[in-house]
Amino acid sequence: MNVNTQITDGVLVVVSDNPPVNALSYAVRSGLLAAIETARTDPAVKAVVIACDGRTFHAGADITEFGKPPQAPSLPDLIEEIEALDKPVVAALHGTTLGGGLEVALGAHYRIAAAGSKLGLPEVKLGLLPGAGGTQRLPRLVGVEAALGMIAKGDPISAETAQDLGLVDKLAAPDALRDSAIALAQEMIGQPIPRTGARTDKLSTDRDAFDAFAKANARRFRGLEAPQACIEAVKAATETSLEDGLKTERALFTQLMTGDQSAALRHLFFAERAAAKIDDVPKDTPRIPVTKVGVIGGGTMGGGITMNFLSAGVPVTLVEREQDALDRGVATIRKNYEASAAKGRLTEQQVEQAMALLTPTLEMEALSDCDLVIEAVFELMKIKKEVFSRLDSIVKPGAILATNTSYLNVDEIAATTSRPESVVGLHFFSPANIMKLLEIVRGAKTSDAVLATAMDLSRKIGKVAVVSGVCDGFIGNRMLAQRQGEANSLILEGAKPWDVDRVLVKFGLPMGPFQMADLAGLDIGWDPDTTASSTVREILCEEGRRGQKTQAGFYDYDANRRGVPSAHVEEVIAQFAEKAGYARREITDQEILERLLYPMVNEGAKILDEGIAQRASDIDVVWVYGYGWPSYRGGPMFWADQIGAKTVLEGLERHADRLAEGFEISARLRQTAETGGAFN
Ligand code: T1G
Repeated sequence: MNVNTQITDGVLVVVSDNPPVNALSYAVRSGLLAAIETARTDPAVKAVVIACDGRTFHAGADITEFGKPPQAPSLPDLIEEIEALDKPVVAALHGTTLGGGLEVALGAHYRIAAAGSKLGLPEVKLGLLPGAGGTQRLPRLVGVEAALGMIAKGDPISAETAQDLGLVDKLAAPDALRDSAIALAQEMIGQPIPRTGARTDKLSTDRDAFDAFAKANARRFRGLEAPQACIEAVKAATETSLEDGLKTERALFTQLMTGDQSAALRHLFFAERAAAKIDDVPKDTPRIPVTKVGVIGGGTMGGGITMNFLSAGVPVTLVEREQDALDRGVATIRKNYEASAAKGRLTEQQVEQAMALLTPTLEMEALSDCDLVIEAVFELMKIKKEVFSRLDSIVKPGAILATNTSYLNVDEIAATTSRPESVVGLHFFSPANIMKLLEIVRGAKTSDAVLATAMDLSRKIGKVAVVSGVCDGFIGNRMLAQRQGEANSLILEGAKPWDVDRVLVKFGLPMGPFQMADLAGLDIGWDPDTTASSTVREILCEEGRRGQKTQAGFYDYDANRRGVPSAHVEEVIAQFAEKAGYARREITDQEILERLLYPMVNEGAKILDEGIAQRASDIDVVWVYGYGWPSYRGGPMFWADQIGAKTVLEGLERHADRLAEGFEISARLRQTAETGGAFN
């Protein structure tokens, strides 16, 4: 890591080299400040270029320094020194100029960017706001509306868009960036210096722009503190001086930095990256080239899985047993792509390109030359075994055979083949072309090459993957089963289904268990031939109340599928509970929350104890990316760490006589609680 300088024709070229992303660590900040001092004092220096080696210009402050005592020079102070210099400063941007990196560029007097590179202020995704002048300088260059979007949403823009907005002065071919930056600096020697902080011409805006922006994005910002703080900081730029605006920004930044939400979001940033590491699989494990994929089953899951690969440019052979099922599957894939095109997310050409990679067939033999085959057939072990046994005789040696099962035993499936080392679980979440999470289920014999290849592939198709061991429900569904069991008990004990759902939605989940059941359909796994109905759900199914698709489930639905509590269902539950001998009672929201979430944490502790998950943060990633756990709460294990394992343990002991038959407190939870430790 270092910051090199050299003078070229009167231009001091300052180049940082701090792999992997040139984060603005203490050493880099110190090096940059020293370079600016040199520029100020050395008469041979007439202008400055700030650049980076490696794959990107500074991609932000060094997140690993957060939470540690700050070390001068701070980034805001460094940027103020850059801006105040009385010689022209050009920032040469390439790769992903993000966060503090873009703020350094905003402090420079000119910005030249490599064509095709990206620029952004993603701090809000870490529960923060740009804390080194970005909220005050960006609006001065691009105007309030564009600045609000970039800062409060945190999405990067292209260098080309940045030029259109006035954020970037020039574009250059990537391989000519450094020379072009030096030429630009030389051109500006002797010219008046355009300090960003001194510009106010783009700060005018109508008064209600900020409220209108907040309202337009209310759904996206639900529960999050940082976006509102971003809006307030940008508003301050339009109402006060740069100096006062910077003070407001600093105060808001400090408030967010010390808050729970940013701690949770920073935890997830590293958790997502940690999940990609398989501790006992060497980094240099040879990968299996995957140039052709086969999918068996063109239903909801098979079609969604297929789209993931088509969208990543990987040809897919899709197998169904009957022509009309195959036609339906292909039509659904096309319909989904066309819906994305209608929203402007894809061009018609991209739709056709994806569809051209699809080969529908009725013949399993067509899979013989695939490098990876994923089955998404009916969730019945007997059927899975038949499929794998046939695949074993059809597919070329060395190909990966994957099952999309959501809870069946992958080892049992692998045992029906002559190549268990090639068998793996790839558990996609519905809708498979949209949900980010992928559980990679590692069988006892799954080889390192298959695991490493599956992990690489998940990134290629835009998934966040977590490795799970083999158990009933893997990581996510195993914990979900705990929550579902308690939810079913709570409504027999006196809570209403809508109370249970409300408590979880208030906690930050997108919906509660009964809303989810109605959405998915109450008849999943229901056998109409069962005689005695042993659950409320079966009674409702028998009555034809099978969820949203029948306009009635736990809720009654209007034509727009808006659900309202059903007095009839309340009666059905009360009668069922009475017959089952439940004494109904008032149940507080707090008890509902504890009964739903503490058993999940307990199951997570068992999953860690059994080595089903590699680390607690993997469990957090599963729940945030697969089940809608609010990102600003960091995941169930992070949340347990925040409230304390002791609180969870005491809660479970308090509810012990109401928890499911045979419920056991995890030794890991007890030990963590008693030692005052943490899961993460
Ligand atoms: N600080 C420290 N380490 C970082 C880092 C950062 N800002 N960004 C990435 N890394 C590490 C990452 O943990 C991983 O480590 C490796 O680099 C490769 O990252 C004052 C306060 C730049 C788009 O939010 O979005 O500036 O796992 O796997 O997929 O206003 O990294 O290899 O050990 O993600 O090619 C604002 C965060 C910070 C950008 C590259 N900046 N980074 O993606 O690689 S806050 C960000 C990213 C701030 C100021 C505020 C991505 C990337 P390891 P990677 P990638």
